Amino acid sequence: MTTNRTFTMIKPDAVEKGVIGPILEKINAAGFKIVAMKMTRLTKAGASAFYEIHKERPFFGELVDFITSGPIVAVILEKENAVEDFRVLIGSTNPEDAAEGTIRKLYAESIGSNAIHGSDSNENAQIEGAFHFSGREVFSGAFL
Ligand code: 3AN
Repeated sequence: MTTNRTFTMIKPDAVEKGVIGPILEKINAAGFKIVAMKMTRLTKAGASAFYEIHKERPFFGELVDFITSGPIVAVILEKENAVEDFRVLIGSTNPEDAAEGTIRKLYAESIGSNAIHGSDSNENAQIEGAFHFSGREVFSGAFL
């Protein structure tokens, strides 16, 4: 399994704000290459499956409502040490705790509406990427 890819979603709040472009610019400037990308909208069933690991958490309903509230941009990114470096680039889950210059510090509204997702492990990056780009061997290098 390659470990140089991660998965991200630009969330509905950031799409609504019109900051897809500035966010992608920051991602590129940080050295990530876009491997696959699409603008789409999750259904409730799709969002519940995507966030399956959070289903016991108290905010699960809120999370599903939010992520289905508008379009998202799903992206697979490539860079050495992608998962970890991308988590640094997006900043803490709660924008109030996010470091200056991070994507969440710049564009997130709150812990719920926090502009962007970043996979938290190589394993989850693979699962999440495959969720959005099914049928393609994105993580074995056959995509594109
Ligand atoms: P991260 O996305 O930084 O890995 P997680 O895995 O703790 O954060 O949470 C997954 C997603 O659930 C977050 N991106 C955020 O949108 C949402 N979330 C986390 N905590 C809360 C909360 N207390 N209230 C509402 N939504 C939350």
